[in-house]
Amino acid sequence: MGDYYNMWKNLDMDLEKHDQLCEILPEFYEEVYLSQQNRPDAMNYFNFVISEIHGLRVEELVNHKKQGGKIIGSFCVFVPDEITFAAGAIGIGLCAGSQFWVPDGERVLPRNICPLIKASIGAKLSATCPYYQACNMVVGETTCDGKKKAWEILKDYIPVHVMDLPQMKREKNKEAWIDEIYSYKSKVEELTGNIITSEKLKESIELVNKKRKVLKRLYNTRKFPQLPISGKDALLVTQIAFYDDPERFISKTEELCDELEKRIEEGVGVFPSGTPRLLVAGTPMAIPFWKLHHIIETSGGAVVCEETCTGTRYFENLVAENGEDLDSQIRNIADRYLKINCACFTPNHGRVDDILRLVQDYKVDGVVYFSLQFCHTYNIEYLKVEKALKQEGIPIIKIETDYSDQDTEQIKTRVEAFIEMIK
Ligand code: BJ8
Repeated sequence: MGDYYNMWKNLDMDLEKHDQLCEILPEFYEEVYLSQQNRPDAMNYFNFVISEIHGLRVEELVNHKKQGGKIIGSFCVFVPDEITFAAGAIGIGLCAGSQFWVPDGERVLPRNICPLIKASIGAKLSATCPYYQACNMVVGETTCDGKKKAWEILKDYIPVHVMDLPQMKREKNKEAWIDEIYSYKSKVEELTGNIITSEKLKESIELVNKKRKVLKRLYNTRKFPQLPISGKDALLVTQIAFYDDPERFISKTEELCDELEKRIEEGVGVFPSGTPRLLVAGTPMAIPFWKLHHIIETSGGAVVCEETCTGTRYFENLVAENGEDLDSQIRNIADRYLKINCACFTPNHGRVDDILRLVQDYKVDGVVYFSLQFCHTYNIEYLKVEKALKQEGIPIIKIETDYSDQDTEQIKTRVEAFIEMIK
């Protein structure tokens, strides 16, 4: 990574602590990623993005701010990027996937809540995430109880706008959600000083759809018997999609897809044929949470799809591009987002249907149901998913874990036994 000392200093970062964070990642990345055999050449771009994780992209954000632009951070795939970009702001997903931030989160939050929430708060309190430090505002949402109460604490450290996400999908809930998108639009207009026009919104709808399409193209390459890319690499690409420059990300991922499609034609794969194909379903995996994929893919399995918010829930379904005025465009946005089947909704039959569909599409041999510790909604929903999969004769294993590596060996033993069973 280049020398960004002054930039980090100007972002009010805790430089000493940040050094500690920076020390961990390269070795970990080498062990998890660079040790893989026969990776696609186009993954070099994504290696580069990680090598510059707190550098180049942050510099771009800082430059955007110098030109009067604004940066908006978010933690959930329900926050509509279309609105953010239409106002000339840059939206970034704040990752919160590291154990490094958990102890700082526990300074102000109970220990027995989800690590994603503790890391989301801890990253700000520790002043070690330059993306967070660059944000003018962050957007929270009323998804699970832990998150919605955490925003009350976070607002003492950074301006927070909370979107009230309905917990049901009835017609009146949809109307309320449309209203929330309008409120978010007003908030972003106030922050940026830019009015969101129908033309600008059309452009950003098309841009975000383009990103969804390229991710879909990437995932389609994983449906083939000879996998051209590992699950770990596909996960990394999706994680980077949350904060990279969208245009550049799209073009680099198109390049990757070209290479993967060529591999498919030539029969080049990254795993021996017959490797059990696993779907990971459950809670999101923010950078640098690679633990479960790494365990699976070093235990004789291959991850072929993620039914998570760092997987299909992020890119499935497009916003209809036929909106002729602001109102119809916002309704189209609301429609698309309400198709996301997060366990925060009740009832949530759509998610079971999604999992059954993905099992078919990706020719899955078994499902690894992943729940972050203390995530009640995904934990409870396991029962319904298990029942539906058992009816179809699809093996499933549930893994509940946190960001630490304390239980790695124990999970590995269970995953190895599961893979052995489905072989
Ligand atoms: S749309 S999954 S990104 S809310 S894992 S913090 S639910 S206790 S992250 Fe999520 Fe949006 Fe839903 Fe997706 Fe709470 Fe569960 Fe933690 Fe979670």
